[in-house]
Amino acid sequence: MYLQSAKSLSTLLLILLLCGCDAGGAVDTVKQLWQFRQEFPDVSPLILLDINQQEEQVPAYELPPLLGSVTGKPIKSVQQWQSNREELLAQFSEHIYGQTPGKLLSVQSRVVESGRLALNGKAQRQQVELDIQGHKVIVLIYRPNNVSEPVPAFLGLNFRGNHTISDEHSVLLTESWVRKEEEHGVLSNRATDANRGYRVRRYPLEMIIDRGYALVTAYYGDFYPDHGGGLVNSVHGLFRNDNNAAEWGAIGAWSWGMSRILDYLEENQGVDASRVVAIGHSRLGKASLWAAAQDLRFAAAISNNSGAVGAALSRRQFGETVKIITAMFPHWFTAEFKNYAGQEGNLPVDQHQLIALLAPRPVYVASASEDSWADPRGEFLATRAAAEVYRLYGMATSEFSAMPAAGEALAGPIAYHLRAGKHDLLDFDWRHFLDFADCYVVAKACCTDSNERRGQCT
Ligand code: GTR
Repeated sequence: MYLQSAKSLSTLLLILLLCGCDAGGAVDTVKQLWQFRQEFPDVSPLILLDINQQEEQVPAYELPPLLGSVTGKPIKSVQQWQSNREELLAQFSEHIYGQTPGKLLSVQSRVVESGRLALNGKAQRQQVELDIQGHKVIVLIYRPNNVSEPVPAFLGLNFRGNHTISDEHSVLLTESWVRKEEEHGVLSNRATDANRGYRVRRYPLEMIIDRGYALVTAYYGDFYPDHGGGLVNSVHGLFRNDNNAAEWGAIGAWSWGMSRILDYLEENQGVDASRVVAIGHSRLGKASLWAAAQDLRFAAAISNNSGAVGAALSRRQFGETVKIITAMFPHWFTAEFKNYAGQEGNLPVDQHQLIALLAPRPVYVASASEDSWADPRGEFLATRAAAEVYRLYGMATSEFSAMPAAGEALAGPIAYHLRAGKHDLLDFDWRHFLDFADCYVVAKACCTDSNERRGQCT
């Protein structure tokens, strides 16, 4: 053990020497490395030395052309784009996320709790158990009160359990494995009451309800517990006889889960399943893009700070790379994906094509200015490239001529913003997502008097 600590310590010192940071920066680096060691004991922290955070160090790269078919023929019409779509999806499955299986026949739903006067009387709350052939998932729904017709909704998975997104004591504590965080009330990987409301800042429920939308969420660990051994308790067990299914990763499982919740929403009278926006932050933003790319029933998708193998271009080699992500989270992807570490130029696809697979449905990519790990510029450039397909559909898009400054947004059916601040999902993001949904999903407040949207709506 002492030998192990000595090794870690010398690695830390080595990195400190190499990073050449000032005292404050050095303390931060030590903290980050310590956390890294705790979370990824099997991954050498030396991998972090590969991180490029300098724009001028980004190597030259060439993106796979968006308007070129997988067979190399140019795409000149919507029809040609659509007929190439399946093959493009198949490449993302084969090389990155794995093959997502279809839905299972036997899924039972049961309302296990409901409240008619939730959120100070503004909302109705429902908690619904989905029993997917014995695999249980709890879906939490808040929808506006006093609205009789089905409402549009945001559907996204959460990181720490449904009980963390709301302060309401009726919200069931997740019984699934949760990442250890004793300081936030997670003891021995189990949530306790002290963990309630821990992530409310990411879910401004009253704002969402006041704007006429439902919020639908479930704990991502109910579909695939997010750790190296998570496969055992994941939904993969439902498909053990399906050879292809063995090859899909956790991002595939979370995306699959979002589609299963959408199946359920088709039965729920309170939500309009034809106006459901897939939303996700960070790794769950990767999942929301992948879910909506595959499942055309999602009316739109939002990726918030999804970064590497989400909205950011893999070829840019900035922040988190394929090498780093596949070393830290091999279970997220198909086993083959790690072979592209440092060889991103050989990937047959890049992430601008994933965003473009949403077209012509509205898509929103959001970055944060201090989130260099997720490569905000790479997210912007991917969005800008994907806009080409929206223009092929004849849609008026923003010009994306320059990356917006922190705090600015580029609106349109393919939209982007750069929030000032760190990796997170905050009110600023939600306000923009709600305007976007109003405008492009519901069209109830499109092109009002907002300057930033002027000229963007058709
Ligand atoms: C990081 C990971 C990112 C991103 C993030 C998150 O550790 O490297 O790709 O997904 O986690 O999900 O918060």
